[in-house]
Amino acid sequence: MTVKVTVTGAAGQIGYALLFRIASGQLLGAETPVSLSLLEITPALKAAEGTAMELDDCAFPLLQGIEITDDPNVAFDGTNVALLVGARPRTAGMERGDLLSANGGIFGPQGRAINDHAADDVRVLVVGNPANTNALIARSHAPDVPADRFTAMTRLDHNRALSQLAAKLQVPVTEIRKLSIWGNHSPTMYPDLYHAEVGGKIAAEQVDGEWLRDTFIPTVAKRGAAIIEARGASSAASAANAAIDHVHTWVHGTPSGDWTSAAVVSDGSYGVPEGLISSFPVTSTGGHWEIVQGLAIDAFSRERIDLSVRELLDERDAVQALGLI
Ligand code: NAX
Repeated sequence: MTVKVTVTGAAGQIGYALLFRIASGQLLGAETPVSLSLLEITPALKAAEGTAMELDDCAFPLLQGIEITDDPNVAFDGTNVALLVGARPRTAGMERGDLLSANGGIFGPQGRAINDHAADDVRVLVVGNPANTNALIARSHAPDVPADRFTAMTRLDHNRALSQLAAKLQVPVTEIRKLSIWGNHSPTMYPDLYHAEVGGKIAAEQVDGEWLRDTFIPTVAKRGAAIIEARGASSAASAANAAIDHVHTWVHGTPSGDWTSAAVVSDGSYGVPEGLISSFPVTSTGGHWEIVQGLAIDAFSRERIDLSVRELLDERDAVQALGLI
C-alpha cells in the first residue's frame, strides 16, 4: 500500500535534502511505495513546483505521486507520515513571545488539520524550531490523535554526539551503544555518556571529565552555530538525514541492546512533567516509542536534565499564556 508522506516547508533547504531520500525509499524501505505532499506558503509554491519537477526527473520507481499545496487540510488529508519542517525563524529584534506566537499560528492550524484529516496511523515528526514546543502546540490541537504520535527531533543532536565521541575514542560509530539526548532541542540539551557504551564499557569512564564537560557537551550543543559559521547556512543535509533516521527507527524499530533519542510526550518518567515533549533515551518496537526505564541518574546528569526541562516548562508556560495551547 502506498504511504502518504507530507513535508511542510518543502521548498526550504531541509526539504530539498529530504524529499529525494524519501522518494528513493530511504525513509520507509525499498518495498514501500510513497506519495509525497508538499506543503508551502503561497509565495514558495513555485519553488516547490521546481523541486517536484526534479523529483519527476529522477524517475524514482517507488514514487507514486506528488501533490503541491498551500492548504494544510489538503496536505494532511489521509497522510501517514507528517514531517513538519517549515517554521518561522527568529529574526533580528524578535522577542521570544513574537517567535512563539508566529509559530503558534503555523503549528496550531497544522495540528488541527492533522486531527481532522490524517490517516488513523499518522506519525508526526516536528523539525521546525522551537521543535519541542511546536510539537506541543500541534499536539494540543489534535485531541483525537493519540498523544504518542507527536514527536520532535533530537536525532541530529544524537548523531552529532555519536560522531564526536567516535572521533575522540577513535572507534567507528557502530561501536557506540545507548547514547542519549535529554531535554529540549536547544543548546541546553544534555548528551549523556554515563549510560553510553563503547566496546561494552561505559563511555564516560573512557574520557576525562574535563573533556566531557568543557569540550564534548558544548561542541554538540553549539554544532548548529558552528555549521552556520562555516557554511554560511544552517544544517540541512544532516538535519534531513536525522529526520530520515528518526522515522525509519520509529517504523522499523531499534536494534536489540541499543536505543536512540527522540523527543516524545513525557509520561512523568525521570521527573519530566507529564505532557511535556522532551527528549529521552527511547526504544521503538512494533511502531511505538518507549522511554527506557530504570536508568540511574547521577547528580551531574540530574542538574543538566533539570536545566533543559526547566527551559521546556518556561516555553510551555509562555505558549499557554499566549493562548496557543
Ligand atoms: P528554510 O528557511 O530553508 O525553509 C523553511 C521553509 O518553510 C520555507 O520554504 C518556508 O516558505 C516554509 N514555511 C514557512 N512557513 C510555512 C508554513 N506555515 N507552512 C508550510 N511551509 C512553511 O529553513 P530550513 O533550513 O529548511 O529549516 C527548517 C526548520 O528546521 C527551521 O525551523 C530550523 O530552525 C529547523 N531545524 C531544526 C533542526 C533540529 O534538529 N530539530 C536542525 C536543523 C534546523 O535548524
